[in-house]
Amino acid sequence: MYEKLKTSLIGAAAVLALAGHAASAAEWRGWNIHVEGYPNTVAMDKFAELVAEKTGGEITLQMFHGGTLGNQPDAIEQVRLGALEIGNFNLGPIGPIAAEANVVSLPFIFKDVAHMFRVLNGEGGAKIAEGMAAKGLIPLSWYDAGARSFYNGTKPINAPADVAGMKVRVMNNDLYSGMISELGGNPSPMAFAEVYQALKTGVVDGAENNWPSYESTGHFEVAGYYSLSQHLIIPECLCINADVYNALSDAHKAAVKEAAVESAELQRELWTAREATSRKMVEDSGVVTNEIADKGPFQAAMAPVYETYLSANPELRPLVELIQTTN
Ligand code: BDP
Repeated sequence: MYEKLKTSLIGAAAVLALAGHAASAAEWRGWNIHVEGYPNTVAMDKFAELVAEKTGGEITLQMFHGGTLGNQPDAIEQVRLGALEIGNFNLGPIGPIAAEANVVSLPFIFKDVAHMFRVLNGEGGAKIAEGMAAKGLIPLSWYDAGARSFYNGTKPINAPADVAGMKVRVMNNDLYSGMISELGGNPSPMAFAEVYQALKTGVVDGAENNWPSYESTGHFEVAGYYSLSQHLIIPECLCINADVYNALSDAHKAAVKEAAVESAELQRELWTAREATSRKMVEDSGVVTNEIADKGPFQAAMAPVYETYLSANPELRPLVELIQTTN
């Protein structure tokens, strides 16, 4: 009896101490996969600085860059569960958790980056955000991640037949595996950090990414043909654990939201510049780039990927149509 009482008193004291701590100052931890100097890294550091500034130091954020706190699918789980508060995530690996967010991973769904942002800033973005929030992740703002294209170590890709038989690394998402299979290749889902070695040792023949990641990871050193398929235009979020955000005071909510929006503005500016410098850097080092004259056959091959997604999520057909009809 006494032991029980003691235990519950200690428990209550701990809860009070925690609550007191939370009310006075919160220390958050944030995850980011990218290296120093990468647009997202700079923008996440800016976010941390702005959060501290706008909350008068009542909320501070320690950023962990370079994926040091684990791979992306694990980090997404950590933020959903509240083991981490903040993350800069690509919507690719969020898709398997929130079907609404997976719509952005349908190949060729966006015409270009501007189209993607028009969708995100409208009803489509609200629907995606709602789906994510229901899974414990609130997107505070959207980052640019450009368009992803194929690269490999042996030849330029101009038609689906060039992908046939190739082992291609993709992010963890069945839509991407389906995409590679429909082109006749063999998909190999793998964590970002493992791709360089896999390309180098021939575990995979190729991969796909935007210019800045192709450059920052050194993949261009071991896979020197970059073919502008631009098959995926996937946004990224500055995401927060939903319970953490919902428990904030209105003033703190506004401060954190503002900081995220300002961080995204900076990220997009840096992104545009980095796309150009990364491209120039890899081309100067000898990478062979090719435009794909006719992307029609790649797009046509994606019909089964859309069908699979829509038959698993028939209620999301209006969202797909909304995106396709957004100008
Ligand atoms: C980069 C994204 C990053 C992904 C990576 C990947 O910014 O979030 O982890 O691609 O391919 O462009 O895994």
